[in-house]
Amino acid sequence: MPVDLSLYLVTDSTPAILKGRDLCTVVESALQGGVTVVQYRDKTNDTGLLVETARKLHQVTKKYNVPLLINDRVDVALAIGAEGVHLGQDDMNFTEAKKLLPENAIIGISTSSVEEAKKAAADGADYIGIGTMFATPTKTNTKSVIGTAGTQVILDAIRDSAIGTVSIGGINHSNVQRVLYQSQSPKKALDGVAIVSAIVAADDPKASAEQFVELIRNPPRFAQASSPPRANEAEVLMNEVPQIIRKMVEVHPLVHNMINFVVSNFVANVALSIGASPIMSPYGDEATDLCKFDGALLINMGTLTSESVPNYLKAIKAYNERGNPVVYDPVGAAATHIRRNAVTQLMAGGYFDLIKGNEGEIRQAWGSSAVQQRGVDSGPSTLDGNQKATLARDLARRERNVVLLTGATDYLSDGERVIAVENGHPYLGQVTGTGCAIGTISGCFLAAHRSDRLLAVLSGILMYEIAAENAAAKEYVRGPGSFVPAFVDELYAIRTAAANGDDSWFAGRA
Ligand code: 3NM
Repeated sequence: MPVDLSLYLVTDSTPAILKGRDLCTVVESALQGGVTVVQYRDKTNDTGLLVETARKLHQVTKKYNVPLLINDRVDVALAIGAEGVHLGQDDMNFTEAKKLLPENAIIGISTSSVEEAKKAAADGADYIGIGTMFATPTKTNTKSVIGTAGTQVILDAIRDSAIGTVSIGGINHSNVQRVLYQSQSPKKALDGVAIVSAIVAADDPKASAEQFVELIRNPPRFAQASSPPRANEAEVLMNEVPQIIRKMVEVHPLVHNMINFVVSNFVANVALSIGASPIMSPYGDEATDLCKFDGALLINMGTLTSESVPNYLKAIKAYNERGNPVVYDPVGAAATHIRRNAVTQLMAGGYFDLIKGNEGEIRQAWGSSAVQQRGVDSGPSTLDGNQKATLARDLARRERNVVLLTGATDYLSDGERVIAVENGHPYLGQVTGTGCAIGTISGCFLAAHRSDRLLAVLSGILMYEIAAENAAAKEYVRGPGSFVPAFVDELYAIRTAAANGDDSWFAGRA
């Protein structure tokens, strides 16, 4: 019978985690909460004590009809008749263990690369532990932190195998749903998560396990049903734009901007002119209140400071838990090592419905190591149009979100559909804040139109680009300076027309 890996408890007897409590009592409590498999992992005690503790644990797990696996020690598993073992890459190899253990014993293998995973699958292991998901104080000597992106690559490599899969490392209540959602490859998903400290060190291991069971059963609140491409997709999408703009004006979303100080005033005015309600707040703790409204969060790291990332992470967590959209504009992502680290931390720390950036920024978000931006400029372009479209699609597919790669032509993708948008005006590139405003506008549209995020963002971009074209065509606009007020006016004009059901501004424009 295949083992239920959904909530996999790994024990730890170190004082920092067990906090002087009895291991069997903690494990029993976790079993009451719904743990489906237990691994006894003890890297320090002598064999005699290992056997004694394992035997006691086995009495407990048997009561709950849950398999007990022994970490590393095949001899201990044999001595007490445990249901199986879990082996690391440096432990006894699979073939040797298979020879020693009973025919039906469960054997799991730790893996952190495609090669290791494929070998375990070919050997016939029952499941693999895939790690390290996130850096964790519980085990600091792990091989590599691979995140959801690395886990997805491994799952995809073993998509044709029926081998079980669990992720391990730094998984807790606030990230478990995202781990399961974002790791999923098109043909293979994780079967479960392996947890140490979030259960063993919890004040109430039963309640902690119960909470995990509930979270694992349900998709994250930000998960969206993907919209399958329709026949004559582009035409259908275009027809829907005016009514989505109308809807956004009606919803009057609250857009919470954690944005750079250079553009703050301009972007707030843009948000007002399109009919949204902006709040500019860099203070992460405010998000728990602000996320309760119909609205969105924008993270724009244009003027990053040492305090920004922890504040962003608090706000992202609040919006993710609520299920309200989060937009990420990784300004200058590849300009400095500090910003590169910030990108890694933020992408590991939360879910973004939309990642928006220029070529250099999007390549950095993808994980390219060869990007060097000069300040917040994109840097020399190395990609042609097709490559940009592919990059946007691949990043969106990997993150299971929407990506907007901006430039002379914008590429927008939800991982399936890719749309190139060529509207706009060169003045937009001559005024600071216009690019950042796209993040805020996108947030407003994502908040108002949840069922198709690609269409929501597209509607916002078209409103923006057409307003820019209208503004630049005004007789009194002679350059970037006079363009700014005209642009805000034209956004307002489109918003007013949309609210009155007048779509003439859109006809033949996109
Ligand atoms: N193995 P926590 S990470 C036991 O990456 C273990 O293989 C890991 O602990 C690996 O749930 C890890 O407290 C510890 O983060 C996981």
